[in-house]
Amino acid sequence: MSLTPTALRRLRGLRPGERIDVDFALELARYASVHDLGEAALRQRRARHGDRAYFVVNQHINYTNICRNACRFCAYSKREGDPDGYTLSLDEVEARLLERLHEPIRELHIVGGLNPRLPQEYYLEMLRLCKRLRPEATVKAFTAVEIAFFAEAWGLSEADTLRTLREAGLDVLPGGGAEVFDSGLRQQLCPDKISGDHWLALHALAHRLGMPTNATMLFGHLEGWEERIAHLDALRRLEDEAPGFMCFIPLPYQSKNTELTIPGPSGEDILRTVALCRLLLDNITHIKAYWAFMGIKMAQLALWAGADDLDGTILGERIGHAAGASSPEALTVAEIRAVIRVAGFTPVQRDTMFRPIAP
Ligand code: V47
Ligand code: SF4
Repeated sequence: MSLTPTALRRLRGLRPGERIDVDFALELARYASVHDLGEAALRQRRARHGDRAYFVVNQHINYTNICRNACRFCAYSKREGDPDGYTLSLDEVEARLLERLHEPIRELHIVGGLNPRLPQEYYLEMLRLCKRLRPEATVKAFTAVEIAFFAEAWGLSEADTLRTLREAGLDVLPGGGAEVFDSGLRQQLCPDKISGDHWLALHALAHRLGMPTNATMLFGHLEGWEERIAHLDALRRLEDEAPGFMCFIPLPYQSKNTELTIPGPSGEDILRTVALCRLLLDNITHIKAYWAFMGIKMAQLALWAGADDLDGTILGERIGHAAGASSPEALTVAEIRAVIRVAGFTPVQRDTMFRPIAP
């Protein structure tokens, strides 16, 4: 089936930033062609960002892969005692920061598993270390899943946990741990993880405390369009009520080394999803094509389907690579600029909050 002429006219006639309702989004997801979706999303993207495509010079630190949860899509986590488990000591974190001190890094992306052995002081000292060695970088650390785990372990409210971390140097929260909010799917995929409602409440809390955050959606596994669109709608409603999302990142499922051996989304599905994210999330300014998970060529195409950001130079990412992501480990600044230019866009270096940085 294809889109009705009336629906196609409506899609082609969308005004910049115009809100679409959930029913129309579902109709588009099911029946619009990838070309019509991509064209409409490109117009929305151009209205906001022209031909600019953003990137940040960043460093990832995945401090431990020991995790008390066992999400079925996760190839990264290990149980305590597993010979492949690791936890970086603070000296090792320091060494990783020092070895790249000559690079103009503006963002530190720090996440890890839920490791019951690490004391509060480990996290606080890690944040202080980041601020001491890299005062010019924004510290984007700890997903809502980690924050809820800390609050429980430290016997603090989630608000006090966020305040304590902020005092030590935390600036913003990354978007991980959202997966898909649907509770039935969550039960199948990640039964030990905080619920979708809890994830949303924690991000609303961070926003109310003045701490910006990102949001993600893991797609291309067991979910269908209904769950994807419900997920995006929940994020849009949260942003209306408690604004603070900087960027949304659709994460295509990588299946290697996971318990959930299904192929992951096709290229067409990735483009349709990126386009629908752009069309639905009228109140979230930036859509990230995360090249580390999408691959570079797919990320270049995603810029034509509504995305406006490529994340960054990365180096040190282990979560997607553990699950078989075939992208390189890192890009240099010159390489990421070239990736954007040859795709037909103008590269703009930014900080975490999307403020442009002069080259
Ligand atoms: O929370 C885990 C996902 C997330 C797999 O905020 C997987 O700027 C695909 O959230 N296949 C971590 N995805 C990554 C993340 C992120 C990445 C880049 C930028 C930002 C940001 C956030 O990766 C996890 C989980 O949802 N994940 N396993 C997998 N096999
Ligand atoms: Fe642990 Fe996160 Fe992996 Fe789930 S996705 S097992 S919470 S590291």
